[in-house]
Amino acid sequence: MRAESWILLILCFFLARGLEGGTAQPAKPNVLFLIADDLNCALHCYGHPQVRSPNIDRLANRGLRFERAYCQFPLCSPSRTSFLTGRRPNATRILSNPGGARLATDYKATPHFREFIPDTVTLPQLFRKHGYVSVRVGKLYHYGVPGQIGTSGLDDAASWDYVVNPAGRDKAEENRIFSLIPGSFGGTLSWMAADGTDFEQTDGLVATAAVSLLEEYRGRPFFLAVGNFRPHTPYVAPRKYFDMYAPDSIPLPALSPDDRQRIPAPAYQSAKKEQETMSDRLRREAIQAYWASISFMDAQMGRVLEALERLGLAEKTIVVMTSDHGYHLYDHGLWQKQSLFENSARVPLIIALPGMRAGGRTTGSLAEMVDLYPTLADLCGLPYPEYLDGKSLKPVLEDPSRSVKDAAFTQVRRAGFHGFTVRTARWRYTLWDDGRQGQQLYDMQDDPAETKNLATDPRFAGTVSELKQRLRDYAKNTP
Ligand SMILES: [Ca+2]
Repeated sequence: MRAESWILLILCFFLARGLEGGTAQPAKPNVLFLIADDLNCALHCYGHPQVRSPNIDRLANRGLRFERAYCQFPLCSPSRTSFLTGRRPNATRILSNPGGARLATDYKATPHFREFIPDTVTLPQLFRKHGYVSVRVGKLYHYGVPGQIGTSGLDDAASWDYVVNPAGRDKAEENRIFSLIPGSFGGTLSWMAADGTDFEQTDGLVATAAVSLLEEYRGRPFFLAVGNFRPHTPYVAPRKYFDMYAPDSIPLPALSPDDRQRIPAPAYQSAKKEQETMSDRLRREAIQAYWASISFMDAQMGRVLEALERLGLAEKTIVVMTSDHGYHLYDHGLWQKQSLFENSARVPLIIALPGMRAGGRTTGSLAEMVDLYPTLADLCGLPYPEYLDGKSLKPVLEDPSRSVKDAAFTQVRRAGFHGFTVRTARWRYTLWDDGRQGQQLYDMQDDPAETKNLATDPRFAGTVSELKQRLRDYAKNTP
């Protein structure tokens, strides 16, 4: 044999070994990251008696549903920046939406986290760095809704290989939307039972794009982030979803004496003037429209999940379904977000793994949105930065009776001061301006609706003292 032939043979041998080594590597599971905007836990699988969410319910039936998952800041940009960077808001220094800091008028609204942490590696960027194609459809980082629908909003270019920014007829027909403040659609309550089909709405186009991308990328590892715009205001959904909920059948929440007197005041400062004088009829119509938007959004997520099954990808894809923060529907007399009550801080969270033993189960283990980054990196075997503030939830996914933390933290900013809250298995404790403007303690076991503030009850002085110290430690380095 000639020398060249020997070299070729040896080359083939090492090439074959290399390929063998390649196939022996752990397979890279895909990630499908589904997120709704301003979605609270008003879902059938979370025990809601009226809201229909059959597609998210089906995901819960094959995944693990977190009963106690909390955002770190109940507002779009601070929350999304936090979980996508894996850092708490005090580290990202994003404590308001750009240009819209109504509750924090003395705070310089910041444009982008890269101004403060320029070299940070975001969650989708980490997957990109490790050979995944990282793709975004719709809202992942902050967008002004509906103003910036169809743009990239406050995006982070380093996070994605490819982005899609759908805009549907809900955006084109803004002038037909009812609003408590005529002509204003995003900040306040506004809604419309829309003509036409699901497919014409922005979230319908989000699902259509996501299905195409699943078909396109089915043969390679992907991190596909699908950001729905509903149920964020304006609550626009095709009329058939409004018809699911008769306003007369919608009960209004009872208000506690503290809710009526608005004590302590900062707890209620997210209230907006035009929302204070609504009739009960209008309140029911607003809730109807929010629920309709949930059912519409659920149907669009369902289209993406069906495609995942149809393409045989469900067996090799980790699915996450969540929201950026919770939402009030007149509970505590409040609407929307930016409070530190349970319904504002709490988010739905379902994680479904291929062949999951804990499928269809629920966990009471505490989870924070900042945990999503290390969890997904851990599940996919990717090394992640040491500076991350969350913990991997993999032990909980393997055994729902385990927990990785004993407290979940959330914060907001008011004009001139901060509020912090901590949720433990039993308590929610909230501190305003380090206590100078009030504190709240609720027994979440006996009083899940937070009707009785126990913060000054001498029986719980020890609990207050301990939780106050935890919040003071957490609040260190607040910008
Ligand atoms: Ca939001």
